[in-house]
Amino acid sequence: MFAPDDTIVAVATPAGRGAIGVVRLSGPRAHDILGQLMTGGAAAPRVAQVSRVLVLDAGGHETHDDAVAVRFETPHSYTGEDVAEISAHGNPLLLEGIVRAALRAGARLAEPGEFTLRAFLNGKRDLPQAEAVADLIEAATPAQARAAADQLHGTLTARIAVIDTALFDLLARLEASLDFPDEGYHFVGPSAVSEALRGIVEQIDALLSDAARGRLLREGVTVVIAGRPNVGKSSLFNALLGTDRAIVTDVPGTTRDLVAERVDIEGLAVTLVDTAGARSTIDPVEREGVARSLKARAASSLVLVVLDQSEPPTEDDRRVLDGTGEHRRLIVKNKSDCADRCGDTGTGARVVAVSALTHQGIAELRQAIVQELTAAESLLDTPAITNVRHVSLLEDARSALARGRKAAMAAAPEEFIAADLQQARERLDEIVGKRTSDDVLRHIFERFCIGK
Ligand SMILES: Nc1nc2c(ncn2[C@@H]2O[C@H](COP(=O)(O)OP(=O)(O)OP(=O)(O)O)[C@@H](O)[C@H]2O)c(=O)[nH]1
Ligand SMILES: [Mg+2]
Repeated sequence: MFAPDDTIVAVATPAGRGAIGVVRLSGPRAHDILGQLMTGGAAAPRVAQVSRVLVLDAGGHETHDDAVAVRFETPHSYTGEDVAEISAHGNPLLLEGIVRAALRAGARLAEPGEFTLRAFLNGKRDLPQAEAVADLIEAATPAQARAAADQLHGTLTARIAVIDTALFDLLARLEASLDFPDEGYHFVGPSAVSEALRGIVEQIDALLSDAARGRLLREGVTVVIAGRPNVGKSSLFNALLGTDRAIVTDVPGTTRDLVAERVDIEGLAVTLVDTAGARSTIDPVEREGVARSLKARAASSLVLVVLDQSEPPTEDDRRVLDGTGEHRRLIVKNKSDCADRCGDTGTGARVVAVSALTHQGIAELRQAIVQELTAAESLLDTPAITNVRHVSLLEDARSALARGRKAAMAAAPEEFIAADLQQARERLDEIVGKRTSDDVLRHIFERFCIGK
């Protein structure tokens, strides 16, 4: 993985068929190999060249396809190395054939993420930016894509840099005091150190509070629909999804198993789960369904407790309400197209009236779901930090600084405080990739797709 002297090759477009497929080469021999593959030879850098490209099939037969090639000269490329991109027809066999021809000409098959790894190793991107490439590719909602794009453009790096500069400045003054112990004065006194550290810790806290929202955005959440049979859980599930995914009938006990679908609710990636109606039953299949529904509830971030407002609450409704009291929940009074005979639930939880039939109130319910999950924070302000690796390093840096501040307040010797500050800086360096072990790098780039 860390052999940057090779020339690597991979198909850069997704597996499957498409109008165009791209084969990418990077490394010292990229242009030479391109010249061998394209019948027209290599054109000037950054100029699209139309000619025919060599395709080598598994049996060793050579054919040609029409293609467009562009080459980029080091360091002005994605990886910082010589790069060549060949756009051919988007057929997997054909693209494999081009890769095979490149391998025969001396290239090596790229590992997942190796192009971006090289971009990092060559200083084209710092580590958060490289990680953001994978996030951007995987983003499932516009908000996720926005957060990844911000990180790609260096928002996180910039905020870390501000913190690091403040630390560097403080450390320099502490070290000056250490270097000139006999001057009769300190370059910085304990209270000034403590005050400066307070400000720095505040900046880290601001980033960390962002992180909770960031994780929500990045990983998405599970929302479970619960309630007794026939209140309209499956109808609500379908209404939120916008398709008739779950079976709806007027027979109580229709849904037997969990039905889960991903849905974008106001920018939040939600896994919505429809469950079997909760009631005591002797039917073994239904019993299993009810047991699964309880498990799903326990594992979810939010429960939508559905009631049928056209009827007064029943024994089964009460049981669901009591059983979800400890959980984050919204009460959904469904069938608002009928007269309200349900009354107040007396739970103190937020109640939203909807009709899964007419879709009345569904928009409000979507908003209520997001508000409940984000504690009213807007997901539209994209968080600067979304990645668990960054969060845990930032937390480490914070505790080192808190320790340093305590030492300063106790007027401890400068070298102790300096050691804590130094440690915090090291953690920040790990975030941006100034010092990161090979193992960590391998782990980060493993989750990339091949060709990226
Ligand atoms: N009037 C009215 N009827 C509804 C509404 N939502 C659902 N229904 C009806 O209520 C019945 C039950 O709907 P389902 O969605 O299957 O209910 P469920 O809670 O999933 O039921 P189980 O799967 O058996 O637990 C169906 O006949 C629906 O057409 C609504 O908003 N208004
Ligand atoms: Mg159902």
